[in-house]
Amino acid sequence: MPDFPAGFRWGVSTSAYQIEGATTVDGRGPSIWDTFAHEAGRIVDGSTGDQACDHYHRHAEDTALLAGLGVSAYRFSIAWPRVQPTGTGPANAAGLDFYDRLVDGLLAAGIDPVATLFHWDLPQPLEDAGGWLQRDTAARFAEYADLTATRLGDRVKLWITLNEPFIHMTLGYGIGTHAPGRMLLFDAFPAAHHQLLGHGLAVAALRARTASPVAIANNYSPVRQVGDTDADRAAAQAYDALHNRLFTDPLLGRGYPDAPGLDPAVIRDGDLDVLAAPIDVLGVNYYNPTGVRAPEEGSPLPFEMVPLDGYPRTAFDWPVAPDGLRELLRQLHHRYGDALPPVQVTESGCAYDDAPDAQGRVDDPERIAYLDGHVRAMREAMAEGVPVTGYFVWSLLDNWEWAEGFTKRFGLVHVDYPTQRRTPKSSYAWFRDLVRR
Ligand code: IFM
Repeated sequence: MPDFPAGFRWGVSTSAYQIEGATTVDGRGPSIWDTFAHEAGRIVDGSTGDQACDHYHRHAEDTALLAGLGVSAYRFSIAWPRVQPTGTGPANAAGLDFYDRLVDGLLAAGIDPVATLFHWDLPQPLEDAGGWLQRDTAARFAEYADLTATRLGDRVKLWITLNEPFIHMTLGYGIGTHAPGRMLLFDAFPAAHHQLLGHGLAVAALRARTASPVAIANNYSPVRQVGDTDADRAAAQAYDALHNRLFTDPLLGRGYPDAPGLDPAVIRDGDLDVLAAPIDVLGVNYYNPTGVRAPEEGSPLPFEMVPLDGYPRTAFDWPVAPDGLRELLRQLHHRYGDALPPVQVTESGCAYDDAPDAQGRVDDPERIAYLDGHVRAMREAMAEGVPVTGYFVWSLLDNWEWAEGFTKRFGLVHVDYPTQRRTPKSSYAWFRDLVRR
């Protein structure tokens, strides 16, 4: 493995609903994911996040795992419904107390707390009022950011406003496979604009309360055009605009790209200035590239997504393509030039069907190969001049993978859900050794 610059940030990521459990304690209100997961047929194994990894009660054990890993940062998310059980009004002190304990435990272990404010768990009452389709939700988000930073702003070392607004818009409001389960296809665009507006308003709220840097974490997928006709090219460009540019062009001051579904009527005067508030770091979540070709006649979509041949695959059937990370980082650098702030890879990881052997050990060589390939690809991009300052593995623990329930394991640490026993996998030792070096 090549050397990395001193001060490079090595970390791991998780999110609240995927690990915390304790969904009804200390005044937490319901989120859209509580509602969705409890609806029949939504989650493949019929599970919910009610218990998840019970991190709410086991955070000290999990902080010890982080300390053993030697990471310099831990990216977690704060559950909005713990802080504001109905999405509005004063802070619920007991909810914030939990994050206080977590943050203090991390700092005591020498680990930088990196907090994401929104990782998809919108308070249900806000969804009942229209969710991210409603402009008012952006203002509510800024209020929540203010309350949270008032309590934690002195200790969180990097704030991330939103996690993967593209995925939340597309799966949550476009095709309904995630909460809140709306199927609006391209009429979901207001959920894009209002998330971005909420981000911009939250940046201002955070700046007023903390001197720590502020970021957003976007999901990206470099497009592999399948076929060579003009229609294939147009389809690839349309997909790229939607997945890779819709949430980044306006953030970096370019305004919206010409993307399918974009509805200018939703954008008010001054909005583009608000959402282009300067950020200190761009979070990049990368898992795989996407194959795209021209759609069949009559398709409601301007592109068709097709499986990419010739790659190993994860248990999610996602292609393993480390070169896609290098390509993506170069593309961001090329596309945005000096407007690109320092990048941190805020999620990188893979699901495999890991299980303990007869001795209780969990050996996951595929994950080691995956991470090794992606870290090297990132390092190559850095050598080519892309300003990358951190890398976070998704995820510390096996956890509740949204609509896939407990069927997909992404952790460096195996979790036996019935007993909540944590067993570091061989990838944990591999990552620990990398960080040490
Ligand atoms: O588990 C998710 C995470 O919540 C957001 N990014 C992708 C991960 C793997 O699907």
